[in-house]
Amino acid sequence: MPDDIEVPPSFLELDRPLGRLARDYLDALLGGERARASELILASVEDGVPVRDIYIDVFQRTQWEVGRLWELNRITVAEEHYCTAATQLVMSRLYPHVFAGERGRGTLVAAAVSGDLHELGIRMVADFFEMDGWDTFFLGANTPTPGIVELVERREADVLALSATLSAHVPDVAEVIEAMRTAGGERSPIILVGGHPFNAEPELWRELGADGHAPGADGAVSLAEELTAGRKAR
Ligand code: B12
Repeated sequence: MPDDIEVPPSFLELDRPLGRLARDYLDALLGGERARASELILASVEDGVPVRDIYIDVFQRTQWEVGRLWELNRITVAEEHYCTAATQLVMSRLYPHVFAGERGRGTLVAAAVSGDLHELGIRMVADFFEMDGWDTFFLGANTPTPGIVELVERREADVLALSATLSAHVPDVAEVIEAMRTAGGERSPIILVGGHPFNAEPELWRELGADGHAPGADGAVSLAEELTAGRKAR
């Protein structure tokens, strides 16, 4: 990179919440020590660090940092893949905690739209609902529109969470919303949208006809509960 181009600052600062853990976790991954990275997380959870904080302050931050390092050509795409796959593995090891609580607060279907290969953000959103007692159907990346609509109807989902990480996939989000409204009519679920394009343009969710947007997994559940309660009160 030429000297006159500003280097974006790191997403990992030691004075942030869990900043030391996030740094050590990413250093372990970039050193090829996946087992050590995993043990760091499991030990912290054993010590009482909430899983939600691990998700936001460690996994989300380190993934953003991986993106920055990749953009700066400091790590290769293969190293990015390794870190992403390892973080998915460690998330799975936390599932005994994710599925530990009471169920029945509502049903969520969560998917990244057709063409979008980024699955961690929407997986985190689904896991936050699960940790709050919702029954979740996480469909992963690149989910075709008809499949999303069919599952929402079959499971009588209360909330549909749609993710797009690139602006190029915003039209696919619009397509799902339209198909869902057409198929569901009055029974259409509350539709939440999220991901980078919606964080960059705060009014975009309205233009697409969604019911709401939250910038991260941490705000999504309370928003869904507010919107579903509002609908039941009508
Ligand atoms: C891992 C990764 C990939 C992996 C994904 C693998 C996988 N299994 O998920 C692969 C290699 C496939 C990939 C591909 C590409 N990627 Co990529 N990727 C990333 C990276 C490094 C991390 C993504 C991640 O895991 N983030 C962690 C999650 C937890 O954070 P999050 O996504 O922000 O999610 C939170 C919120 O956005 C929100 N949210 C998300 N969805 C929803 C939905 C709802 C309803 C709500 C309420 C909230 C919500 O809540 C989430 C949790 O708090 C990012 C860097 C970054 N800054 O994110 C680049 C990044 C997103 N990728 C980028 C690019 C350019 C690409 C490619 C075009 C590269 C290429 N030339 O091929 C392709 C596009 C592929 C495609 N068709 O989708 C750019 C996007 C730039 C932009 N803004 O347009 C980024 C920012 C990298 C960069 N610094 O340039 N990528």
